[in-house]
Amino acid sequence: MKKAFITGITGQDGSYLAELLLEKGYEVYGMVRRSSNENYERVAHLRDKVTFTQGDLADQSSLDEAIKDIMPDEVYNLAAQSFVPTSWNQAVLTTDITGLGVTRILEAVRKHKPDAKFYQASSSEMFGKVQEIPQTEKTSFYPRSPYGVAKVYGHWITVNYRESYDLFACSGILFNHESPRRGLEFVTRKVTNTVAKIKLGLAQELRMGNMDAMRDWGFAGDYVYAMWLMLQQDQPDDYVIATGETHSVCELIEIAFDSVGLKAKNYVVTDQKFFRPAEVDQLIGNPEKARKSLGWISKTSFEGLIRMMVDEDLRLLKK
Ligand code: NDP
Ligand code: GDR
Repeated sequence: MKKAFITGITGQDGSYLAELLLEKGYEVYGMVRRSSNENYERVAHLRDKVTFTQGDLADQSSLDEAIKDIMPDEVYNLAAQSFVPTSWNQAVLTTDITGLGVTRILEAVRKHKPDAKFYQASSSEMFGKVQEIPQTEKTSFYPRSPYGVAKVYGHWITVNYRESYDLFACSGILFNHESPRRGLEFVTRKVTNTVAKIKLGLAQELRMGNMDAMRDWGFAGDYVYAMWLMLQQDQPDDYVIATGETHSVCELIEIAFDSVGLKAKNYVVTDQKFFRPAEVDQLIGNPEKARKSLGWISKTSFEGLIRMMVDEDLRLLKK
């Protein structure tokens, strides 16, 4: 039985990846950070099947101990301070966890289980002010937030450990991916949750930032499969994972309201509070390499994804 160790297992991607690896017969270990309130909501249904271990990307010894104890075949580093606006308010913490944290976990792997395969959760935010359209594995980075800068560091340290120590280390450059398990502060879930509340008479308006921003949005369930595929190849490499389509925040809002038979213009309000000091205007990825080398494609349409999220938010709120 193969063993997988997932950091960030309590997050959106961690929960889908844990499900996938359990289905594939892995013994799954997940790292959780100590908190005064348990935060296992997304993995509550897996609690009997996953072994949880306490640790933090800020703390080298907890990572060393976890790798030494588990001796995993595969390590998925999904943990991060992942919300872009918070990275301006907590720039040093974001740099420490999202950036330097990658070196800490790589060091633990290098010292204690150098033949483990390693996945780093890189991001399309590294492209930021895009230097090429669409973005590929070869497009130069130009990050626009402390988060994006930290991810560029995480990306290059992963490449460097692969080249310096011959680790099987891969970096997945994933474009935005969403699901009913997405955190409520991210734009898709904020919209689908508020639309569901408005439909049920629990909210009156939707306050938004920059609605012209464009993203390449896919479904998280499809994207974690690409992470696993990367670690099943003969050679470690980096891959862009995207749909190849881009849509605006405006379109997202229109689809969400339309799915419950309401008109967006009656409810949407612009609020300066949600604008960012520096914006990533438009992202669109080219997933050709992943299609050719991994046989991976994005299966869920943008409209299907948003409708699924609204339906699930309606169901949860009615409960
Ligand atoms: P989430 O924000 O949902 O989950 C982040 C996870 O990291 C949570 O489990 C969180 O734990 C954990 N975490 C945060 N800080 C620490 C820390 N100091 N030590 C240990 N664990 C910590 O993110 P997603 O699941 O959406 O994303 C997964 C990864 O992929 C992240 O690295 C993100 O930056 C990256 N990414 C995401 C994309 C997306 O569109 N979703 C696109 C590209 C990259 P807790 O539950 O305790 O807060
Ligand atoms: P992003 O995701 O910054 O792309 O990072 P987010 O959903 O937060 O924003 C997407 C775009 O929507 C615009 N926007 C708003 N965003 C939020 N959150 N709230 C609003 O009210 C709002 N109004 C407009 C934003 O300005 C932005 O342009 C996500 C995270 O998951 C990262 O961890 C990941 O690396 C990248 O996706 C790829």
